[in-house]
Amino acid sequence: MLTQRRNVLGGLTALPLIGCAQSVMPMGGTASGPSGSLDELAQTRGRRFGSAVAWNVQGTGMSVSNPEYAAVLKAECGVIVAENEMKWQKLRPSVDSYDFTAGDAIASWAVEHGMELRGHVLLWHRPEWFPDWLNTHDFGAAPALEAERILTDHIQTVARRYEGVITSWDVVNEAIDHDTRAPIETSLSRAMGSPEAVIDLAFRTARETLPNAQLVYNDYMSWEPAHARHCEDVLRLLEGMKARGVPCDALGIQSHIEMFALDPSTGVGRYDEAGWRRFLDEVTGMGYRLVITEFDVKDKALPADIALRDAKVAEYTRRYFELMLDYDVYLDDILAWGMVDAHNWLQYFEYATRADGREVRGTPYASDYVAKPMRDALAETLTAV
Ligand code: 9MR
Repeated sequence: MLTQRRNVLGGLTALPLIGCAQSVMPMGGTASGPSGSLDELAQTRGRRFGSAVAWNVQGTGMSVSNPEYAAVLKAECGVIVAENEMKWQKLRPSVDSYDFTAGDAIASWAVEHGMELRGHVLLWHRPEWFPDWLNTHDFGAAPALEAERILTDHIQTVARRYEGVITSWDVVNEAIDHDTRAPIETSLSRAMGSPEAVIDLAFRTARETLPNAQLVYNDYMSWEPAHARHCEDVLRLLEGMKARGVPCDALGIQSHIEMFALDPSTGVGRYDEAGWRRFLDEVTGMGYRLVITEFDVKDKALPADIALRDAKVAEYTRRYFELMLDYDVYLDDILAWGMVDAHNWLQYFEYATRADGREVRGTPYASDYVAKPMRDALAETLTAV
């Protein structure tokens, strides 16, 4: 369990600290379940609850510098994760430079407010999420060595920067192509010979750098029937890593769950409970732990009516977490991918936006920072045994 709070201010005192609202009261207008913050409720079962956050100097959006958003985080979360600020595209302006401005700002805010931090992500192994310079880099006469040097330097530098603050890292994210069903090729894999060579080096370097951190492979496979193939592909990847002795501790289950069609028998989105349990059984049977890394809900199939929609989203959430909490002994952190509807990525993700043009209501808090029924569903299921 990753519950120990460390005094890491010493390592980050040089970083700018950001002001925030003082309120730490639960924000809810609907809360009727067990009392306590979502993190306090999660802690009763030995795990942390938290959310993704952003950082921007304007103080808007899903940002720790937005006072209203910060107040929700302080009221509910024990751990936060940078939505984008620790990705290569943000950290690496060029092959020989790092820019930690935004990542450090989030880290110092977490430390200042007694919160812990998860790490996302040391390698998102997809060309579209590489910085341009990495996609077009000239790897020279010894390409494998040059690719290994770049990857090793990145992981060591970033992991060491937040050593003692980040104790659980998404080491590799979404490395499998959904259509070809094979690990994705990038400039790094072409230089090193295979995607597996890159993935393995990423995990081995992370382990050498942070021997005690939890190392996670993070992906979007989910419980809806449409995800069955991707679940199989992820299982193959995990089996391969196991066979090669790759030091990966846990599977990050992103949990962007989706209601694209309603099941008449439940009135909520379709999900394949038996298939998902088989998947989780296989993952945990191989010895991997589970982390819920990016929870939110797509509400596309639901009618516009807000009360009805919020009730259905809450019901879908409750069913999901009841199932996931059956894996209590294997399950570590639970993080939402944003706490407030207006500032959640689903508002601009083309597959999530609604035909009626209304806001997606996929997070625990409405855009006026008032808790929704989804928040109660989380509170109730986080404490269930
Ligand atoms: O929410 C993130 C969005 O703001 C970024 O534009 C995008 C690309 O960096 O990444 C989103 O976060 C993704 C996460 O890093 C990995 N899992 C899927 C998330 C949603 O796309």
